[in-house]
Amino acid sequence: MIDHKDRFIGSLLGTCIGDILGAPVEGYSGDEISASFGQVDRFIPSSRGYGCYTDDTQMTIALALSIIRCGEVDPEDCARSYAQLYESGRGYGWGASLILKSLKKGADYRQTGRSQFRQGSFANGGAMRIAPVGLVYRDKEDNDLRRAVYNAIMCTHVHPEGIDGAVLQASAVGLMTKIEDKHRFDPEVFLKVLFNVAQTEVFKTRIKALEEILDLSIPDRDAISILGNGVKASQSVPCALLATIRYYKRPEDAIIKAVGFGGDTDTIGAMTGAQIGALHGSGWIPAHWFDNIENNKYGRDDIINIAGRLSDITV
Ligand code: AR6
Ligand code: MG
Repeated sequence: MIDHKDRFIGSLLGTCIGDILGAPVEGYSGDEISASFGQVDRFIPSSRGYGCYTDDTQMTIALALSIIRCGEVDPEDCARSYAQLYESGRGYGWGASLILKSLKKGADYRQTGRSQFRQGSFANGGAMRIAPVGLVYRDKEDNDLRRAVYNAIMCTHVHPEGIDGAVLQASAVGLMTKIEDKHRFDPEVFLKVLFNVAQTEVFKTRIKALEEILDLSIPDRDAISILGNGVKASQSVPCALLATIRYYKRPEDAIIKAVGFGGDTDTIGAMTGAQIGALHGSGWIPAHWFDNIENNKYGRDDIINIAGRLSDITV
């Protein structure tokens, strides 16, 4: 059986690995990825450096640190934490980037979520970083989890789709921590639970589509053209769920396949990695990935330490 702490470590390292693998091919289509690289099963050097993560992991770390500091999700502290860790070279979305800079200068975290887009951002920046909330709030009622997710992302993501995507990703991660025997994970039950968690029409429709994709064994390439693989939470979160429900038995492969879907590859990879790590822990991570994750401040060893401290928190 995978122990509790190792699931937290697996989920945060899974986030980081999916992010690193996907980042150099962000924006490529699945076909372009196969033509240029075959499968992305190794870290590819990029302008950011070798083994370097992006905003997905940086914000995940910031959120985890805030939860450790406060013992729960505190919206003001989360906003401060994101702003503190923000580095411009990490590939942030432009709206998010402007918000984090304004938070640094003292903007009110309760106002910033609508400062760039009137209805808020519908992109996946809430979902990409939400694993720590899914882990810590795994035993909470749906409404409590939804509130914690909202508090964790309100400074940047208040659009109903951005929120629903983050809630579904957090729920998926939380559910994975409770699968005691990984051989008995049931994708159909998993999707049914998530369908009931979803509140927006678009997510309900996409989860129904995932059920059909499984039922009819629709190939990945066609599945992606049904779901979409862009920066919208309503596209990339279902893609991550697809990689998980189809490839969960082979964690390494699940992340490679997720990146191979193309589109917003770093985020789809990161979200799949968070789900898969919560199920399998960290023992499956191949050395050629583990050894090459950046390891300065808030790099691999710090992430492992942060995950361990997060696993001690009870909310
Ligand atoms: N109306 C129009 N465009 C929008 C809207 C909207 N309501 N919401 C988002 N966009 P942002 P993120 C578009 O800035 O969610 C990184 O690469 C708009 O083009 O909120 O944190 C990560 O790895 C905006 O710039 O940032 C993820 O891939 C873009 O969506 C992604 O960025 C991103 O939204 C996460 O970005
Ligand atoms: Mg990114």
